[in-house]
Amino acid sequence: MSKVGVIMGSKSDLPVMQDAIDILRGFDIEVEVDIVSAHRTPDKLFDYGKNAHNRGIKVIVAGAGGAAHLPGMVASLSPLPVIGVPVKSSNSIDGWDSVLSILQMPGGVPVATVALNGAKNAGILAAQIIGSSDQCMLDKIIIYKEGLKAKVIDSAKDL
Ligand code: RP5
Repeated sequence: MSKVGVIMGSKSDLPVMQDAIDILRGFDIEVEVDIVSAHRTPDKLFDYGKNAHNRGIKVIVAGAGGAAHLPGMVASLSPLPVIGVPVKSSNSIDGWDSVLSILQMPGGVPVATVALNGAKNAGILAAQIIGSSDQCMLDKIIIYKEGLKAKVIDSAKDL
């Protein structure tokens, strides 16, 4: 079974990152959650980046705020696709520091960066990556998107 790794730089990121965990679990995807700090636990970061793919993890969702080096460093160490979530944390100036730290990766080391605090979309994107080679998951994404459409159409009826 495909697994997604959701990591964050601090427990203080959890209220934001919970959206990724919830949507992934809603798709019945196994989620491995951990706190891995690029600056406070660099050895753990190296171990995680080097070994996540050996535990059945297919996609990594990494969230961090401020000088947000976690997603980029994990992407430098892991062969897996990494989705970065910029978090507007207590040490972030206005969120732009988190966004730009994750977004502006050098050529050769991609991080798919979602919006500020956009953990829900990170979870959906991770599910879509798994769905690209898993028909059952793809069917769930199709149903999810049909649900989005139905909500908009229903909301228009109430106007
Ligand atoms: C970053 O610093 C973490 O990802 C978090 O967003 C931010 C603040 O961390 P704490 O001081 O709350 O632990 O590395």
